[in-house]
Amino acid sequence: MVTQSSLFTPEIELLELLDGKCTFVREFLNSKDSIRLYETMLDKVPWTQDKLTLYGKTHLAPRMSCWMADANLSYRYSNMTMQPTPWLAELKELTHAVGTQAGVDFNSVLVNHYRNGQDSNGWHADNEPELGPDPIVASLSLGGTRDFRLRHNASKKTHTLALTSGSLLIMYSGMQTHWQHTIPKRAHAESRINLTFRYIYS
Ligand SMILES: O=C(O)CCC(=O)C(=O)O
Ligand SMILES: [Mn+2]
Repeated sequence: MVTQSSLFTPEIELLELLDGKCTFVREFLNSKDSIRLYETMLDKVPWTQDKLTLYGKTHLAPRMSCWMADANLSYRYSNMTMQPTPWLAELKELTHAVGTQAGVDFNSVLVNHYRNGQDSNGWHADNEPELGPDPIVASLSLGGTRDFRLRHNASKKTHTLALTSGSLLIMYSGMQTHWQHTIPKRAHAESRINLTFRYIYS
């Protein structure tokens, strides 16, 4: 569904940050493929609203999500273990292209659906033990633009990136150990789907 020609690109912006770096490919997918993939995901992903336990309190996650991975690769975060949903066939070629861009043979993706501006993702790092000591995480955005905020742990310095539809942000070494990130709530925001590709050590 995502054709190779539409994955041809890319103009890569480099963000050299304190203790870490990211790259940003604004048009990793063109707008036609981004819309098509957004609609496929909305329709075919078995979305759930997970219960998260933080600081001893359990509440519903402020977003819908799905953990898609190779068989037997579960993912534990916020005191919850997510069992893998099998890959959608439509993600096969895309996962390969994202992996080639990042230099990682990704075996899993956490998919999030932010239905509106009230859906969000709090400050965190993707630093669970099964991701290894210094994970590389690639994040593809589809649909409405949302701000992605980064905060350096020691200096508290922040950066904000607008994650537009079809863009690919890759967080390299240091970004999960020296920085945290968040998708803050906004008064108005269009529906958005985000795919964060990860490599799980088993
Ligand atoms: O929605 C995003 O851009 C970020 C998602 C994220 O950080 C995560 O799922 O760990
Ligand atoms: Mn994250």
